[in-house]
Amino acid sequence: MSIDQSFEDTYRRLADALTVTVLTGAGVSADSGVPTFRGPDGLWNNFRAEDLATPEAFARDPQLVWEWYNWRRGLIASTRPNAAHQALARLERRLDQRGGRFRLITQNVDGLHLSAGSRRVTEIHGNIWKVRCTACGLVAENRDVPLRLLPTCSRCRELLRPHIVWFGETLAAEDLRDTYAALESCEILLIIGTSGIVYPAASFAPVAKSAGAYVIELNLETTPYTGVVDRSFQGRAKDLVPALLK
Ligand code: BJW
Ligand code: ZN
Repeated sequence: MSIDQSFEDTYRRLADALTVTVLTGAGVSADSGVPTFRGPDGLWNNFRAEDLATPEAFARDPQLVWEWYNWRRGLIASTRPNAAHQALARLERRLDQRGGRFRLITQNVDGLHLSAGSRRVTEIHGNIWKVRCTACGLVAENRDVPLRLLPTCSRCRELLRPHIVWFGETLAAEDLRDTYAALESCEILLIIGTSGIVYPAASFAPVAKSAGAYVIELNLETTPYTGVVDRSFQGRAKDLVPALLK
């Protein structure tokens, strides 16, 4: 099958499907100007995950970790959803109108899918605009840029942390339940802009495939998913996603 035929075939499948699950990673927000983690301009080239994105790092130096998050909140505050985020929000509305089912599982913490109007979103790694109390667990929205350091809980006055899943932490049980239900029940799983190396998201494609889903990958590059999926297209999310969903 030529690339054009293969694109046309994928376009048709997406147009006909009633149950679609989408998994996104940093690549979908790269076109909005949010830095990715890996790759030539990735955050992990200049920062060590062990120093900033683990519970041990936060226990050692909460000020340093919060300063990094303040910097990222500043970057993200000036960004807007791009054509890929918007096309996914339109897909959800289209499926709603047709009595279909849609679930967007994102590893991104930037909140841009919600800003674009997506509603059935599971943010499996949390959200940079939420804070959580290290003592009582209260979660609250906080959009201050910069956030005054060190922030404390409105209920118990203890230290707040970003409501984000760091390395070595488990994902919320409810998010995992929603995620596996969506993976195991979809006709199509669309994977966009993720390197596919961070677990548990790295295992989502085989889960959906074993349950019978047709799996499509959109990415600038090939990834560990590429050999597992049914179709893989290389290009920018802001171009590929609207073209496949128009
Ligand atoms: C474009 C594009 C464009 C660019 N258009 N595409 C050994 C084996 C197995 C597991 C482990 C292990 N050792 C440790 C673990 C567990 C660990 C893990 O997976 N580590 C791996 C690195 C091996 N996982 C965890 O700890 C998770 N918890 C867990 O598993 O609990 C159980 C457990 C605990 C302990 C031990 C074992 C099990 C939690 C993971 C939390 C991840 N958190 C982070 C950072 C949060 C901090 C923050 O954001 O503030 O989440 S890591 C970082 O990576 C971030 C991302 O969500 C995540 C995924 O990255 P993503 O989205 O894929 O981005 P990139 O940058 O990697 O890729 C971008 C892609 O886009 C590339 O492919 C580009 O080509 C593409 N692209 N521009 C289209 N315009
Ligand atoms: Zn508290």
